[in-house]
Amino acid sequence: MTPTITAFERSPDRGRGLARDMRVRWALEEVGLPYKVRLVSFKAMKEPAHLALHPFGQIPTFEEGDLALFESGAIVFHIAERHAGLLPDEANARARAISWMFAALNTVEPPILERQTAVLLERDETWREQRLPMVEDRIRDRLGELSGRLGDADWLDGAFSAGDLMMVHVLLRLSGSGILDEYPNLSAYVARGEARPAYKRAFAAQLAVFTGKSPT
Ligand SMILES: N[C@@H](CCC(=O)N[C@@H](CS)C(=O)NCC(=O)O)C(=O)O
Repeated sequence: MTPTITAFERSPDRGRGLARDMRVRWALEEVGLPYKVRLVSFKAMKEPAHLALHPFGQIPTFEEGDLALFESGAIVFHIAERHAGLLPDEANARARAISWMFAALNTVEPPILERQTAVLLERDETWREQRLPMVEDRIRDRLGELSGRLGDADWLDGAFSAGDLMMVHVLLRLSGSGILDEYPNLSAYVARGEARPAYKRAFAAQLAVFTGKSPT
Protein backbone atom coordinates (compact mmCIF):
# COMPACT_ATOMS: atom_id res chain seq x y z
CA MET A 1 0.00 0.00 0.00
CA THR A 2 1.40 3.41 -0.97
CA PRO A 3 1.78 5.60 2.13
CA THR A 4 0.54 9.19 2.21
CA ILE A 5 2.40 11.88 4.06
CA THR A 6 1.41 15.46 4.79
CA ALA A 7 3.42 18.57 4.03
CA PHE A 8 2.88 22.33 4.07
CA GLU A 9 0.78 23.66 1.22
CA ARG A 10 3.06 26.68 1.41
CA SER A 11 6.20 26.07 3.41
CA PRO A 12 7.47 29.08 5.40
CA ASP A 13 11.02 28.10 4.38
CA ARG A 14 10.12 28.67 0.70
CA GLY A 15 11.26 25.23 -0.37
CA ARG A 16 14.64 25.16 1.40
CA GLY A 17 13.90 21.65 2.64
CA LEU A 18 13.92 22.55 6.31
CA ALA A 19 10.35 21.51 7.11
CA ARG A 20 10.14 18.11 8.71
CA ASP A 21 8.32 16.40 5.85
CA MET A 22 11.77 16.51 4.19
CA ARG A 23 13.12 13.90 6.65
CA VAL A 24 10.27 11.60 5.87
CA ARG A 25 10.55 12.12 2.11
CA TRP A 26 14.30 11.46 2.34
CA ALA A 27 13.76 8.23 4.30
CA LEU A 28 11.14 7.06 1.80
CA GLU A 29 13.51 7.82 -1.07
CA GLU A 30 16.40 6.00 0.64
CA VAL A 31 14.37 2.80 0.95
CA GLY A 32 12.78 3.22 -2.48
CA LEU A 33 9.19 3.36 -1.27
CA PRO A 34 6.83 5.41 -3.48
CA TYR A 35 4.59 7.77 -1.55
CA LYS A 36 1.81 10.28 -1.98
CA VAL A 37 1.72 13.74 -0.45
CA ARG A 38 -1.32 15.57 0.85
CA LEU A 39 -0.67 19.28 1.19
CA VAL A 40 -2.27 21.07 4.11
CA SER A 41 -2.78 24.75 4.79
CA PHE A 42 -2.03 26.27 8.21
CA LYS A 43 -5.79 26.57 8.71
CA ALA A 44 -6.51 22.94 7.78
CA MET A 45 -3.74 21.74 10.11
CA LYS A 46 -5.75 22.97 13.09
CA GLU A 47 -9.08 21.52 11.93
CA PRO A 48 -10.59 18.26 13.24
CA ALA A 49 -9.71 16.09 10.22
CA HIS A 50 -5.99 16.82 10.58
CA LEU A 51 -6.06 16.92 14.37
CA ALA A 52 -7.37 13.35 14.28
CA LEU A 53 -4.08 12.42 12.60
CA HIS A 54 -1.83 14.80 14.48
CA PRO A 55 -2.83 15.83 18.00
CA PHE A 56 -0.70 18.99 17.82
CA GLY A 57 -1.96 20.09 14.41
CA GLN A 58 1.41 19.87 12.67
CA ILE A 59 3.10 18.18 9.74
CA PRO A 60 4.36 15.63 8.89
CA THR A 61 1.96 12.74 9.29
CA PHE A 62 2.15 9.31 7.70
CA GLU A 63 -0.77 7.07 6.75
CA GLU A 64 -0.43 3.53 5.47
CA GLY A 65 -3.50 1.31 5.46
CA ASP A 66 -5.09 1.63 8.88
CA LEU A 67 -1.90 2.98 10.48
CA ALA A 68 -1.59 6.72 11.08
CA LEU A 69 1.58 8.16 12.61
CA PHE A 70 2.85 11.59 13.60
CA GLU A 71 6.30 12.85 14.77
CA SER A 72 9.03 12.80 12.15
CA GLY A 73 11.27 10.63 14.35
CA ALA A 74 8.62 7.97 14.82
CA ILE A 75 7.78 8.02 11.12
CA VAL A 76 11.39 7.69 9.96
CA PHE A 77 11.96 4.93 12.53
CA HIS A 78 8.86 3.09 11.27
CA ILE A 79 10.08 3.31 7.67
CA ALA A 80 13.61 2.25 8.66
CA GLU A 81 12.37 -0.73 10.64
CA ARG A 82 10.21 -2.10 7.87
CA HIS A 83 12.41 -1.51 4.85
CA ALA A 84 16.05 -2.29 4.18
CA GLY A 85 18.56 0.51 3.76
CA LEU A 86 18.38 2.72 6.84
CA LEU A 87 19.28 0.46 9.76
CA PRO A 88 22.06 -2.13 10.00
CA ASP A 89 21.05 -5.80 10.31
CA GLU A 90 23.43 -6.51 13.19
CA ALA A 91 21.51 -5.96 16.44
CA ASN A 92 24.05 -3.82 18.30
CA ALA A 93 24.83 -1.64 15.30
CA ARG A 94 21.10 -1.21 14.78
CA ALA A 95 20.63 -0.12 18.39
CA ARG A 96 23.46 2.39 18.03
CA ALA A 97 21.97 3.84 14.85
CA ILE A 98 18.69 4.29 16.74
CA SER A 99 20.60 6.07 19.53
CA TRP A 100 21.86 8.55 16.95
CA MET A 101 18.31 9.20 15.78
CA PHE A 102 17.33 10.05 19.34
CA ALA A 103 20.50 12.10 19.83
CA ALA A 104 19.66 14.17 16.76
CA LEU A 105 16.14 14.87 17.98
CA ASN A 106 16.62 15.10 21.74
CA THR A 107 20.14 16.45 22.18
CA VAL A 108 21.19 18.36 19.06
CA GLU A 109 17.90 19.73 17.72
CA PRO A 110 16.63 21.49 20.90
CA PRO A 111 19.29 24.25 21.07
CA ILE A 112 19.01 24.72 17.30
CA LEU A 113 15.26 25.22 17.65
CA GLU A 114 15.86 27.62 20.52
CA ARG A 115 17.97 29.74 18.20
CA GLN A 116 15.27 29.64 15.58
CA THR A 117 12.77 30.90 18.15
CA ALA A 118 15.15 33.66 19.20
CA VAL A 119 15.79 34.73 15.61
CA LEU A 120 12.22 34.55 14.33
CA LEU A 121 9.94 35.18 17.27
CA GLU A 122 11.96 37.24 19.73
CA ARG A 123 13.18 39.80 17.22
CA ASP A 124 11.58 42.73 19.02
CA GLU A 125 12.46 41.76 22.57
CA THR A 126 14.87 44.08 24.37
CA TRP A 127 16.78 41.12 25.82
CA ARG A 128 17.22 39.35 22.48
CA GLU A 129 20.75 40.70 21.88
CA GLN A 130 21.86 39.24 25.20
CA ARG A 131 20.05 35.92 24.79
CA LEU A 132 21.06 35.02 21.24
CA PRO A 133 24.83 34.62 21.89
CA MET A 134 24.05 32.35 24.86
CA VAL A 135 21.76 30.20 22.74
CA GLU A 136 24.38 30.03 19.99
CA ASP A 137 27.05 28.99 22.46
CA ARG A 138 24.83 26.14 23.60
CA ILE A 139 24.66 25.01 19.98
CA ARG A 140 28.46 25.27 19.73
CA ASP A 141 28.81 23.05 22.79
CA ARG A 142 26.83 20.32 21.06
CA LEU A 143 28.49 20.77 17.68
CA GLY A 144 31.95 20.66 19.24
CA GLU A 145 31.11 17.35 20.87
CA LEU A 146 29.51 15.97 17.73
CA SER A 147 32.43 17.13 15.61
CA GLY A 148 34.87 15.40 17.97
CA ARG A 149 32.90 12.18 17.78
CA LEU A 150 32.56 12.21 13.98
CA GLY A 151 36.26 12.96 13.47
CA ASP A 152 37.18 12.16 9.89
CA ALA A 153 34.58 9.43 9.43
CA ASP A 154 31.97 9.75 6.70
CA TRP A 155 29.05 8.80 8.94
CA LEU A 156 28.44 8.60 12.67
CA ASP A 157 28.69 4.83 13.08
CA GLY A 158 29.82 2.86 10.07
CA ALA A 159 27.50 2.95 7.08
CA PHE A 160 24.94 5.71 6.48
CA SER A 161 21.86 5.11 8.64
CA ALA A 162 18.62 6.69 9.79
CA GLY A 163 20.75 8.25 12.56
CA ASP A 164 22.76 10.16 9.95
CA LEU A 165 19.62 11.08 8.03
CA MET A 166 18.11 12.65 11.10
CA MET A 167 21.33 14.33 12.24
CA VAL A 168 22.04 15.84 8.81
CA HIS A 169 18.52 17.21 8.57
CA VAL A 170 18.70 18.68 12.06
CA LEU A 171 22.06 20.34 11.25
CA LEU A 172 20.66 21.76 8.03
CA ARG A 173 18.49 24.01 10.18
CA LEU A 174 21.69 25.96 10.88
CA SER A 175 22.05 26.85 7.19
CA GLY A 176 22.78 30.52 6.80
CA SER A 177 23.74 30.99 10.47
CA GLY A 178 27.47 30.56 9.84
CA ILE A 179 27.72 28.33 12.92
CA LEU A 180 28.06 25.06 11.04
CA ASP A 181 30.97 26.52 9.03
CA GLU A 182 32.99 26.67 12.26
CA TYR A 183 33.11 22.85 12.17
CA PRO A 184 34.54 21.81 8.77
CA ASN A 185 33.99 18.09 9.36
CA LEU A 186 30.31 18.70 10.20
CA SER A 187 29.87 20.93 7.14
CA ALA A 188 31.38 18.16 5.01
CA TYR A 189 29.12 15.60 6.74
CA VAL A 190 26.02 17.64 5.89
CA ALA A 191 27.26 18.09 2.31
CA ARG A 192 27.67 14.29 2.03
CA GLY A 193 24.09 13.86 3.14
CA GLU A 194 22.85 16.44 0.64
CA ALA A 195 24.82 14.72 -2.13
CA ARG A 196 22.94 11.45 -1.72
CA PRO A 197 20.64 10.78 -4.68
CA ALA A 198 17.74 10.04 -2.31
CA TYR A 199 18.21 13.41 -0.60
CA LYS A 200 18.26 15.16 -3.96
CA ARG A 201 15.03 13.48 -5.08
CA ALA A 202 13.32 14.36 -1.82
CA PHE A 203 14.57 17.94 -1.97
CA ALA A 204 13.39 18.39 -5.55
CA ALA A 205 9.96 17.01 -4.68
CA GLN A 206 9.42 19.39 -1.76
CA LEU A 207 10.81 22.34 -3.75
CA ALA A 208 8.36 21.59 -6.55
CA VAL A 209 5.51 22.19 -4.10
CA PHE A 210 6.79 25.69 -3.54
CA THR A 211 7.65 26.58 -7.14
CA GLY A 212 4.63 24.82 -8.62
CA LYS A 213 6.93 23.17 -11.20
CA SER A 214 7.33 19.40 -11.28
CA PRO A 215 10.75 18.07 -10.23
CA THR A 216 13.16 17.49 -13.13
N1 LIG B 1 8.43 17.12 16.82
C1 LIG B 1 7.63 17.24 15.64
C2 LIG B 1 7.61 18.69 15.24
C3 LIG B 1 6.63 18.94 14.11
C4 LIG B 1 6.66 20.40 13.68
O1 LIG B 1 7.09 21.30 14.42
N2 LIG B 1 6.20 20.63 12.46
C5 LIG B 1 6.19 21.99 11.93
C6 LIG B 1 6.71 21.98 10.51
S1 LIG B 1 8.42 21.52 10.43
C7 LIG B 1 4.76 22.48 11.89
O2 LIG B 1 3.85 21.76 11.53
N3 LIG B 1 4.58 23.76 12.23
C8 LIG B 1 3.30 24.40 12.19
C9 LIG B 1 2.67 24.50 13.54
O3 LIG B 1 3.25 24.04 14.54
O4 LIG B 1 1.58 25.07 13.59
C10 LIG B 1 8.20 16.34 14.53
O5 LIG B 1 9.41 16.09 14.55
O6 LIG B 1 7.44 15.89 13.66
